[in-house]
Amino acid sequence: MKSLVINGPNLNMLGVREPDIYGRQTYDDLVAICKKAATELGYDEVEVFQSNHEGAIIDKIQEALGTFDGIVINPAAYTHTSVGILDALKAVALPAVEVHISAVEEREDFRQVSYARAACFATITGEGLEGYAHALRLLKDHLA
Ligand code: CA2
Repeated sequence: MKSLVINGPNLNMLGVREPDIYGRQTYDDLVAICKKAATELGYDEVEVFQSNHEGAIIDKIQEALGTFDGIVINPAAYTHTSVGILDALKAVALPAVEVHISAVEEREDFRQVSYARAACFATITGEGLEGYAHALRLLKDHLA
C-alpha cells in the first residue's frame, strides 16, 4: 500500500509566518508526521511532495497513476481556484482525501469553495498537522 501526500503553494513556509493560523510547526515537521503515521498504519511507502506550481502538482497527480494506491492532498490556495487539479484527480480516479490545516469553514468567504473536494471521498479541516495522520488513516481504511 503506497500513498502520496501532496501539498500546494506556500506550505513550505509553515512555521515561518502566520503561526496564529497555521501553528509553529514547520514543513519538515509535516513530513515527519506523515512518515510516522504511514509507518504506524502499515503503509509500505509514503511520498510527501510540495510545490508552489499548479502544473507541477497536476503532473504529480498524473504520475501517481500506477505507482500509488491513494492520495492525501492539501492544494492550499489552489483549493479555491484550480479546476485543473480537480480534473487531474478525477482523471486518475485514485481514492483521495482533502486536508486543510486550518478550519477553512470558519475563515473568509473565498475559502468556502473547494474544487478539489468533488474528487475526494473525505475532507479534514482544522486539525493542524495531525490532520494529515487522520487523512492517512481514513485512506488506509478506505483501501483495506
Ligand atoms: O488550512 C490550510 O491547510 C490551507 O489549505 C492553507 C492555505 C490556504 O490558502 C487555504 O485556504 C487553507 C495556505 C497555505 C499557506 O501556508 C502558509 C504557511 C505559513 C505562512 C504563510 C502561509
